[in-house]
Amino acid sequence: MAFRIEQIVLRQIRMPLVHFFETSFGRTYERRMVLVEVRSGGVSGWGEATCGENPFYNEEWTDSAWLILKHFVAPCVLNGEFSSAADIAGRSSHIRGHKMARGGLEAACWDLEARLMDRPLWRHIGGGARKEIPCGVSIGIQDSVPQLLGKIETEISAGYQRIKIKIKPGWDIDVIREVRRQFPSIKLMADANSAYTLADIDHLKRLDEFYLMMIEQPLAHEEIIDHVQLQAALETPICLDECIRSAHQAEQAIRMKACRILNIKLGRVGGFTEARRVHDVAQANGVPVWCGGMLESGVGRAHNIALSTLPDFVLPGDVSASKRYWTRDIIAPPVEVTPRGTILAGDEPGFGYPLDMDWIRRITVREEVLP
Ligand code: OSB
Ligand code: MG
Repeated sequence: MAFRIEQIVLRQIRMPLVHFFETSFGRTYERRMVLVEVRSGGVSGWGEATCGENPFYNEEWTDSAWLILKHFVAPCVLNGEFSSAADIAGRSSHIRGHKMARGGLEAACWDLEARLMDRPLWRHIGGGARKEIPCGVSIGIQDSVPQLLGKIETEISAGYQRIKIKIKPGWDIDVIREVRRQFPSIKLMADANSAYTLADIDHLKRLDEFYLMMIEQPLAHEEIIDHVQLQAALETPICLDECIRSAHQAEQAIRMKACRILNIKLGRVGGFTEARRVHDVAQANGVPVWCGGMLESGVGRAHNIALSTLPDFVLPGDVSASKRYWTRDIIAPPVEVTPRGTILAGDEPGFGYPLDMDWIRRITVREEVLP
């Protein structure tokens, strides 16, 4: 459906996490995220730039997203006439990298167009293969193993279908052995966030005895080829996260056998158009996918729910209840999880959760209306 982007509002918000979140690249206590609102004919669509506070997961961070959106992405689309949200991504494709910033605006336009057409976002992106999304949780590195075991117990009791734990050298084999001793039959996986190198092959092979569902991104963030060698040596399937920023890279990784599973993150690949392409490549090759998370606010979370209704999202994703992250989310009601460990996609137009504008105003630290 044709629309014109009349105005873009950038907001930076601050939200403390309920519990700190630690990965192999560092600890996060508080999130600072950039929200993108696109306005057309009195209707607004919302997106979130899903980067972290530091350029440690990838090269983007909160402030780079702000500047790229303001100086490069917004000028490319403001006042532009679009016949479809599918045309948005191409308008910023001459910008190298910065896909999370670009993806934040792109996703906002899909939400806008869905609302203009009065249909749920999941339907608008071609999803709906399932409306009940299987959910897992990602549990960060803890101060002690008993603390980790306690957290796993809590999440399993809440119904979550699989547990992912973060690992790094010094917090891996011995920790997973203890987890397996206490929880022999749970669906378990580990995410290294690029903490290892090929010199660690023998060490990583020791993970095979724990029958993990997969190991996520063990090697460097841009090293698809190294993962080919590691996957050939492991029984445990490799899932790539950081390495896959486009459908083309997904196709290469699958063809070279660098992985057997893909994690798709909306921001990492630059929005819904590319996320769908990655999904289609994986599906055509019989590779299952799941939806990754970036500690999103309710806006990014709701987009992830819509994405997870595409047919090849057959594995439980890192999309979980708002209350695991926030005492008060920026959507009300927040995202909730059923006792079966699922999230139900609703039938409301757009991403389907009302924004809590009072709360958003209170936690906004920076706002800019363009033009
Ligand atoms: O690698 O999946 C990751 C969080 C921040 C950065 C990278 C990752 C993660 C997570 C958390 O694992 C997923 C979530 O609960 O949002
Ligand atoms: Mg990951």
